[in-house]
Parts: sequence; structure tokens; C-alpha cells
Amino acid sequence: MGANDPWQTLISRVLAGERRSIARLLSRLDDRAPGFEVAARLLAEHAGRAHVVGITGVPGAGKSTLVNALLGAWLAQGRKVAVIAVDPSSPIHGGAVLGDRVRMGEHGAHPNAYIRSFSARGALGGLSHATRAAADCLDAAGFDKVLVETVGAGQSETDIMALADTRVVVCPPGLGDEVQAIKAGILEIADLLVITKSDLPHADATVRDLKDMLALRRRFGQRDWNTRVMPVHAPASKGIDELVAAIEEHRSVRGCGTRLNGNAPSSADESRTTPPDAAADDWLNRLQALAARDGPCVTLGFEVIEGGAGSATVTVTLDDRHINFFGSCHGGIVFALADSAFGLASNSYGPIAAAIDAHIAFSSAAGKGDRLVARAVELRRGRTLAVYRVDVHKMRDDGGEEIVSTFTGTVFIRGSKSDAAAETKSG
Ligand SMILES: Nc1nc2c(ncn2[C@@H]2O[C@H](COP(=O)(O)OP(=O)(O)OP(=O)(O)O)[C@@H](O)[C@H]2O)c(=O)[nH]1
Ligand SMILES: [Mg+2]
Repeated sequence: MGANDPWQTLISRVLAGERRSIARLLSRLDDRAPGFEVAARLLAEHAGRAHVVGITGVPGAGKSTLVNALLGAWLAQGRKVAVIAVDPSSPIHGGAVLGDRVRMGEHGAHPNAYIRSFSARGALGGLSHATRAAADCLDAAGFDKVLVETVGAGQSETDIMALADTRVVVCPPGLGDEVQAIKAGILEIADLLVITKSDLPHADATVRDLKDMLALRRRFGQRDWNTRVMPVHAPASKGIDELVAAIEEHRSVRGCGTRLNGNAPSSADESRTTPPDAAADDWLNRLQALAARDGPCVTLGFEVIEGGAGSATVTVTLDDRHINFFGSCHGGIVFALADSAFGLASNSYGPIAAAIDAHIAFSSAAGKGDRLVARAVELRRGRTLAVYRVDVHKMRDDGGEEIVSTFTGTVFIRGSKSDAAAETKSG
């Protein structure tokens, strides 16, 4: 890269903190202009001072409102703060919707603030690279804090969050399904779990629910930092000081620039392992053999009809054994069916469970003669834990299906390092 290279010129202006050059450099990186890989590497050499804070959560959770509040708090402390809003689902260039919503915030025009949005644009798995280059650029430009807002709980969000030094997962209160969705994967990456909209009913219950869930995980968690649950009401600035303090505390424990050390625990730990190779029939035979040795499966007449790596489908036709005193299917039977599918799916590679955290929700009843089908699928599996979802359907006479129950289960994997640590501690 020579002195006349447009990248070189831009980068030296960015290092001097020149805003217009930052905008141009970010656009060139986003466009993948020729030479962007070399430029990205060069930027990374100048980065490592900024504290990168990732914020993720379901759509409408209150992320942007929270980002705006954090931005205000840090600006008031005299810090320089950059915000990167990433929308992995939007193919529109510039991520206009997200960006504008953030820009409309009251702090967008502050001289120490810089706000920029990115969208997927159909980039082939490149969004986390673009985000990383942008974080390095803003870090090199001298921002103290780089806030990254991203939506949802998919793989690209997990990859983006892996770039952050401190990861904040945002959850609005009172939405059982939302809590389930968060649990199914994204919870594992949270350093801080923020319950937004704490002015709404059910906020306290959601805080309690998530604290209970974390209590089990704590046994298996990393010991230098325990995930905290924090309620905030951002529009009223309630809970913001506490959150700012907790983010600072996390920085003092884990440090800055962790992305530059190849030190991204979540993505490395939680990436899917490749399942062992076997034909579909072999999986089914194995799971059927397991079920044949399972007392409840045999006694209750459960039958395994499909099996694969990390998946299992179990069915039952309801008879007198399954009916409660109301004349409908006993909830415990639905649980047993879902749990059997979960147990078979999670043990399909061999015995793994060291501890289990399972939750079930019922949405409709079933009765005698109904055929129930429980399908378990693996949502993610890493070295220390795996997450499964089971849907239980009732098969209607017209061939349609009606949902009876949904079940989420997390298993903590036997033999993992954290398991050994927990056992040493308890023993
Ligand atoms: N009652 C209440 N409403 C809130 C609070 N925080 C945010 N909201 C509202 O929730 C809605 C969504 O807020 P956003 O901050 O845009 O949420 P988001 O997660 O950024 O949304 P997306 O970027 O679209 O995924 C808005 O109507 C906010 O006004 C809060 O603490 N209490
Ligand atoms: Mg938003």
C-alpha cells in the first residue's frame, strides 16, 4: 500500500479522527472496494483501545431506546461514542430504517457521537466481517465506546456479538415466547441480560424467571464473570446508571479489544459441531433401540418414527392410560412425550447430559383417540451445552396438525471443562 494509495490517505485521516474520512472509509469497507482486506488488517493494527459493547434482542425489544440512553450517559461523562446499527435481515443498502431511527435520537448531532448503519445487502456471510472492520475503524479513529446494535438471535447476530467485549442481551417483559426464543441460544452469549420496559406489568416476573434460569447456568459458567439480570426503563433513565456501572465493571474484568486476540468465546464455543456421519436408517434404529430400553416409552406406548443427528420424532395414540380425571390428556403425558423426543435427540450422538433445564408451554388440549407427535430438533450445540426445541402436535382427521405444546430444553454436556470444574466444586 503506497503513499498515493487512496486507502492509505484515508486511514491516516481517520487516525486523526477526521469525521468525513471516517464516513468515506466505512463506505469503502462496506462496498468492499479493491484492497479492503489489506486496509482492514491495517486498521486492526491501530485498534484495541475502544470498548466494544454489543446490544442484541428480538425486534422491538427496546434496543435503540437503550442505545440512545447509553449514548447520552457516556457523552455526559465526556466520552467519544460511536454506534453501529446492523440489520442482518435487511437487504436494503444503508439500512435506512434502523439508521434513521437511531439518528432521530437526541444525541445524533453531538460532536463526540458518530452513528452509522449497515445492512445485509445479500453479503455472503460477510456482515460480521464488515461490522468488525467498522468497529476497528471507529476504534482506530479514537472512539472510547463502540456500541453495536443488532436484531434477533440467528447465526449472523451471534457472530456479530462475538466481536463485542461486553455483550448485552435485551429482553422485554411478559412475553413467554420471547423468553423462550432468547433462551434458545442467545442467552448463552449474554454478559448482561437487560429487561427493558421495566415500567410494564410482568417486568418483575420476567426478571425472576431469567434469574432462575441463570442460577443453573451459573454452575457451568465462566467463573470470572456471572451474567447479571438488570431491569431498565430507558425513556425515564431508570436503571441506566446501574447498567453503565455494570458495563464498566465487565470491561475491567474482561478488557477491551478481545476480538483482536482471536478471543471470541461465544462463537468458538457455541458453533455447531459436525454431527457424526450415518445413514438415516441407522439413526432411527439406534433411537428405537434406546426407546425400547426406556420404561416410560414402553409403558406409555410411545413410538419413535424418525431419527437423525440431534433430532427425534416420537408419537403416541391416546388411550385410557393417558387420560386425566377431566377426560382429556394428562399434562404429564404431553411432557413425557416431549421429554422423550428431547432425550433421544440430545443423546443421539451418545450420552451427554450433565444437567438439564427444560421448560414447557401448553396451548391446547388433546383427548382419547388423538394421535400426538413430538418432534425434537437441535437449535445449537457447542462444547459445553446444546439447546433443543420440541413441538408437540395433534394430528387432525383432515390430515392437518394443531399445536398442543412447545418445549425448550438445554443440556449441559457431560465431560466439558466447566462440568468438571462444577463437579470439583460441589464434590
Ligand atoms: N413502555 C416502554 N416502552 C418502551 C421502553 N423502551 C422502548 N419502548 C418502546 O418500544 C418500542 C420499540 O423500541 P425500540 O427502541 O425501537 O426497539 P428496538 O429493539 O430497537 O426495535 P428494532 O430495532 O425495530 O428491532 C418503541 O415504541 C419504544 O418507544 C420502555 O422502557 N418502556
Ligand atoms: Mg432498533
